[in-house]
Amino acid sequence: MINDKKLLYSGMQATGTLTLGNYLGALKNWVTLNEEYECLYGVMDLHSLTVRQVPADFRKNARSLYALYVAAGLDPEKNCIYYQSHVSGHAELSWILSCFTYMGELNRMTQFKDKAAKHADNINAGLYTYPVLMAADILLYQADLVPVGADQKQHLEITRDIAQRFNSIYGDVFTIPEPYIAKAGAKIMSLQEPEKKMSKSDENANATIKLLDDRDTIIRKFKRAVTDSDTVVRYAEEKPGISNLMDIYSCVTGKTNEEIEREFAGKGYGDFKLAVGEAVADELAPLQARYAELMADKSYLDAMIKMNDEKAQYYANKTLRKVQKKVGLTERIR
Ligand code: ATP
Ligand code: LTN
Repeated sequence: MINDKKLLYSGMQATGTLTLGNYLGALKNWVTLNEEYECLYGVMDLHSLTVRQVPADFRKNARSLYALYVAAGLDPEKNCIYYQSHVSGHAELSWILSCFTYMGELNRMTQFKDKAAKHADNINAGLYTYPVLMAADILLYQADLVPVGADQKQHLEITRDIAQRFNSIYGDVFTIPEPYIAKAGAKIMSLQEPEKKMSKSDENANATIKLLDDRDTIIRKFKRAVTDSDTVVRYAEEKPGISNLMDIYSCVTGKTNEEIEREFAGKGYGDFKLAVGEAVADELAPLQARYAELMADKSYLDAMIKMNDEKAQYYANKTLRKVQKKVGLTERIR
């Protein structure tokens, strides 16, 4: 609790430009929940190091991610938007928690298995202990709610298990966080292979809509989206491409599947794809305009980053000192 409000915590890795999946699965929900909670959002740059980064691009991506959070509607004067690597408590708590996490638990993580298969030449220890750092992010701020896409569910479960294990030994140190996974948009699929999740690291540019794609590109990518040989706009398991487009259209227009099926009854896939493309482009236009303004105003973003880094450090230190004391580390002499 901060200022009598429950605490919401979330973040994204600073790798590449965000996709429509990141937006509909996470960022848009952050904005919806924003007023109700005291909110902290991290630019998760330490997590990004689990995959090799080009330093100059990485720095740009991190700043761009910060600006996208703000452009999407999160006010940095009301929300603590900060860089994970600027608060040393994340790494410090992560070490302590790693001593309360079993290898058997980490061995079950599906994201680790997927990423290890994808980066077979660089299966590093950071990739393996990634969920422990994520648990540290969340527990450091005593978060009540963590809004994420469906792919992060398992990481929230291990966070809860670690927190409960720690609390059962040392008393009520950590708040046990609840995941928030919205029904709509929790798993947006690739436009080219609708059985696979839309991922910002996909090499096929046509598979993902990037939040900074221009209107023509967005419409063109939707036109090329893989569907099926049927012609009816209908939500069904055997029609993953159309169902995914319906999910997207529903998220941005607020229409139900029945309403969408009615709207496109008797029309072809071409009309439907164009409507989805236009609706997405309309939704993203104000975000893109605000993003351009923010990226041009260096001193404003710098001031926000500095102020929020300090705020985050303050909250983080409170938990960290408590944990250090509980496990019996010797207090500093002041
Ligand atoms: P990468 O491809 O590099 O693994 P990613 O696109 O999965 O990245 P993350 O930084 O891992 O992005 O995720 C940021 C947030 O977006 C998380 O809350 C995640 O659950 C959500 N998210 C990612 N992809 C999707 C998707 N296709 N549909 C819905 N939510 C998603
Ligand atoms: N693993 C998350 C990013 C992330 C995160 C967090 C999300 C790192 N730490 C803490 C919520 C809370 C992902 O989206 N891939």
